[in-house]
Amino acid sequence: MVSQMRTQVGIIGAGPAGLLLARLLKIQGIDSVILEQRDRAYVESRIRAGVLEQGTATQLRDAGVAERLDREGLVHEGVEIAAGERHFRIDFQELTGKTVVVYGQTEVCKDLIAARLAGDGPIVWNAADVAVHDIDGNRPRLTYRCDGQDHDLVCDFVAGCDGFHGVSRQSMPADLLRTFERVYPFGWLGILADVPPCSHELIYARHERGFALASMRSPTRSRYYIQCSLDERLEAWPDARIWEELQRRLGRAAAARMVTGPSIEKSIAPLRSFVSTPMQSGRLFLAGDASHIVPPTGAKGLNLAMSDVHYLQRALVAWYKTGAADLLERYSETALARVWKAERFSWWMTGLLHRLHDEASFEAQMQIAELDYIASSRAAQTALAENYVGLPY
Ligand code: RFL
Ligand code: PHB
Repeated sequence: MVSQMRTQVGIIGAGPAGLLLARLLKIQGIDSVILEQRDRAYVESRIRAGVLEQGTATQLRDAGVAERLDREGLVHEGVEIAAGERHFRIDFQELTGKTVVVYGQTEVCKDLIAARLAGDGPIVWNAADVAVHDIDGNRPRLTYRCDGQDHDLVCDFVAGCDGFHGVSRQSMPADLLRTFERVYPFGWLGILADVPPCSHELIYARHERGFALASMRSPTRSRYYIQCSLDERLEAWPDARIWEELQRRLGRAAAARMVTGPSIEKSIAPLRSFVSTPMQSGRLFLAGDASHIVPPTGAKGLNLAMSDVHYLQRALVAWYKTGAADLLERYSETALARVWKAERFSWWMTGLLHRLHDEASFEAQMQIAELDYIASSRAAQTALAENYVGLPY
């Protein structure tokens, strides 16, 4: 027996993109069903991004899910850039009039899931073998298995919010897709620890031993990263070795303030730039990591997923309210214009701060000269700041 269901928008993936889309649509009276392949505990505990652009925070407020964000989120008016022992600050507030908020992606997801489950509509957890059908007609379908049963969900539209490894992108016609990719020859080793941060702002550090980042989740929880080689094994990095490496790379002042402690999470992530175009085919629309990936250096991944959702919900709402299809037809073009600029910024920040070549090479001297230039130029600092706080949409 196949169970049959009907909804307006079928959403694949309960990550930040799928959850925010469902919430914004519901506020406009549009129903959706979210199909998620993992369970709730897994989605709520995945440690990922931590910096929200002002536009992302505004969207979460518009979605009515920012009560805890406004209470617990840490507003940051700038970041520090370190190059060896030399430090300088980029003052977002002064240069752009904007700020960012430090609030974990896990918390964003928890807030959105709580709102969804308080009456907005279903999230089908543990949905297996999700497949997309009939995107060229006006009744696309999603099929999946759950609780040992086959299900068939008929929709008006399908939103593919299922991340880089999802099925949505693979359901687009292969002859339509063009992909652009840069894989970096290093990764980030990240740790989370219940210790106070070493600085009240983030520190991005270029060092001859490799990049390091000091970040945080709260006044009592720190998140740190170091550049590592791709074949690195976690077992080779006991906590003490990571703290020692962070102290070297972040400079003496940060090292003196660093409180160390046992890690509560430790992982290695590869770095990748990736864009798949177009973001739409027929009635299937992609948003977030399903369509593009950035290296984490500019803190753009989550924020880009949120701006895609802004354009997509606006287009769907226009269609449902007035029948106008122009915003839907332009969705891919509109979203990609912002995606490419964030790709550029993330690629540039990655190249500026990571060890790619020997310290005696021409390329390393170019990094040092560029950092020196940024330290002394208000114009260069403004360019960095306006990209970091998020380009308008
Ligand atoms: P997500 O968060 O990957 O959510 C996709 C959801 O879809 C589900 N899914 C499926 N569901 C049904 N059927 C299928 N076949 C499915 N396949 C997948 C998944 O289980 C998941 O729940 O994508 P979304 O919503 O587009 O959000 C994007 C952000 O999560 C992402 O851009 C950032 O987290 C990227 N990112 C980071 N960004 C930052 O700005 N700073 C960071 O420090 C940072 N760290 C990270 C990251 C991404 C990582 N990934 C993807 C490996 C660290 C990691 C490990
Ligand atoms: C984080 O806190 O996880 C984080 C912050 C800034 C980045 C990347 C990750 O650029």
